[in-house]
Amino acid sequence: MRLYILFSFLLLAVICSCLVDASQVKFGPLCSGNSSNRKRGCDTKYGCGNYGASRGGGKRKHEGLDIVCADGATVYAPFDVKLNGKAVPYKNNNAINDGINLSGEGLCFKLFYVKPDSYSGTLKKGQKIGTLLPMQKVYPGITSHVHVQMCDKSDPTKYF
Ligand SMILES: *[C@@H]1O[C@H](CO)[C@@H](O)[C@H](O)[C@H]1NC(C)=O
Ligand SMILES: CC(=O)N[C@H]1CO[C@H](CO)[C@@H](O)[C@@H]1O
Repeated sequence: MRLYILFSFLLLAVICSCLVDASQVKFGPLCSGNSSNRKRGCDTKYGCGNYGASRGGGKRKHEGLDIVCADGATVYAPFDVKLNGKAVPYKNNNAINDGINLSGEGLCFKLFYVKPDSYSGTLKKGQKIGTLLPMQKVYPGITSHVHVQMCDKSDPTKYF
């Protein structure tokens, strides 16, 4: 009987910890000059910044969410994070093919088009991750941005 009660409590604790899950997490400011994490809308030439937006003439879908950020702007840790190494958007290298895999607040995600100061270690919320690479050189006229992509490719929009 006692064992049964203990087991019930344990089960309840596990269920509760799952309910207080990562969906409550909100990203703090990612980019200098835009404390509100403004989402990228649509460009005439390069499509839209929302998750699931069409890419490659409908052949692919946008697997992340774009947050407006100027070329050369400072990119900040949105909460306390661990740096898990380099993560790149393209197979073929170009001027903006850099980024970082991060984890924190129970989330695993990647930021693209950022030149990180370091690929390992930890940062506190608001500390500098790195600098936004020159997107205008590769996509002239685009709304420059940081691309936020969850490691499991789920929709990150609810965290913003
Ligand atoms: C990111 O890093 C984490 C922790 O090292 C790892 O488990 C995960 O596979 C990486 N994700 C991607 C998509 O690279
Ligand atoms: C980089 C960027 O988009 N900066 C913008 C941040 O927000 C202010 C106020 O809305 C704009 O003036 C900046 O252009």
